Amino acid sequence: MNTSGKVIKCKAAVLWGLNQPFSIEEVEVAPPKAYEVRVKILVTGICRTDNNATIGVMPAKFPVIAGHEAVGIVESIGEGVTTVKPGDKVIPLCVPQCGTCFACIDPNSNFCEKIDITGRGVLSDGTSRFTCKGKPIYHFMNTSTFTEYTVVEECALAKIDAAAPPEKACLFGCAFTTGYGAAINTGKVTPGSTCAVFGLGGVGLSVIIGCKAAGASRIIGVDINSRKFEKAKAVGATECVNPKDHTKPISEVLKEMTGNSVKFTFEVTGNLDTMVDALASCHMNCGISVVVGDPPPSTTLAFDPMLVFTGRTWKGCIFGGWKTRNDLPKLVSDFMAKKFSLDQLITHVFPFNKIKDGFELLNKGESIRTILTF
Ligand code: COD
Ligand code: ZN
Repeated sequence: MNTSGKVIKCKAAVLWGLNQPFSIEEVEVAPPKAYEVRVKILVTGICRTDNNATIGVMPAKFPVIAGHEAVGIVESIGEGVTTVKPGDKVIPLCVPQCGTCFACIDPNSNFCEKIDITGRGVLSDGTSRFTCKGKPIYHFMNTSTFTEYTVVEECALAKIDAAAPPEKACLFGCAFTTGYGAAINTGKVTPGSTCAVFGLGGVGLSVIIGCKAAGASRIIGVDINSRKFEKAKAVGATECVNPKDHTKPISEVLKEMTGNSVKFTFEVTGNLDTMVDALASCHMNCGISVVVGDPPPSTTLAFDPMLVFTGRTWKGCIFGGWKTRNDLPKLVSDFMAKKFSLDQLITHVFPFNKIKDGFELLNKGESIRTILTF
């Protein structure tokens, strides 16, 4: 049936308010307006950032359709869209690339002005394409993938190899890209170096994959959940530490383990205290610490300025620093050429209507990535 130009009724997981459960509803998805694209979602992963939206740690307007790590097929395009066509396999981009703003023009920046990090929840014309029970439903992070169909702006789509397996390629929509890029683009990990990665979820494991690819010789995984260590070692950690097993600060533990030679640290938990711990854990002069974890909104951090006065570099990145529309298709090609494996990151594959079970596993610390299929 040709659905182009018509409203599509489909299933979506709606969050009606803060701290409310995901509710599977029938929603109406309007056709794409100019420079917009309607996408049939094939698979979507569950990320901590989605959970953070449900509890107010990631800004969002309610009611909302969350989800941002997906692969889909273009169903129809709005007027003026030239870079994708119906049938193309695509990844919705939580960090768009409009190509014209200051960040898109600067070769070293990816923080496109079209990004919705503050929870605007609407497309560029200020409206939503979703309704449910007569009420408008807000978009999330330029993507909204917990739905059979979504509408995104053309600049928030990367066209990928038609042969890429969706249940793996969806990890390029967040976990892998974010973590791998933090090591390769932001930390610029050097061969033979020692790295420490705080937080061994899907994003942290992807940082480890990046550190290994960059030639780090020692990669120390740090997590308060020791059940995460097996996976960390499977993707390249040479050893793992649980801060709870020590009375000393973790920075002291790492210093002793390595003879004060940790060059790169990565914070991948989103906790403010861990950001300072990671900073203190890299070498006092030549160390580089990268904040990957999304900090809670409207929070501030106190830290001893001596930590940076002595020479450490403290930096951060969003979505691994990639120029998303240019770089994601290349990352997918590298994956298809078997330059890295994503197998260890996927622990569960559920049908979409088991979304609540997927979040329960995440919150019990029992999953890395749960992939939901439609
Ligand atoms: N010390 C050590 N480990 C900890 C601590 C702590 N204090 N607190 C939690 N952890 C561990 C948990 O046990 C868990 O293993 C891990 O940290 C976090 O893993 P997940 O699976 O909960 O989270 P991820 O990997 O899905 O998400 C990562 C972040 C939590 C960092 C999240 O903020 C994020 O996705 N950040 C990326 C920001 C970004 O660039 N976004 C753009 C694309 S979405
Ligand atoms: Zn994410």
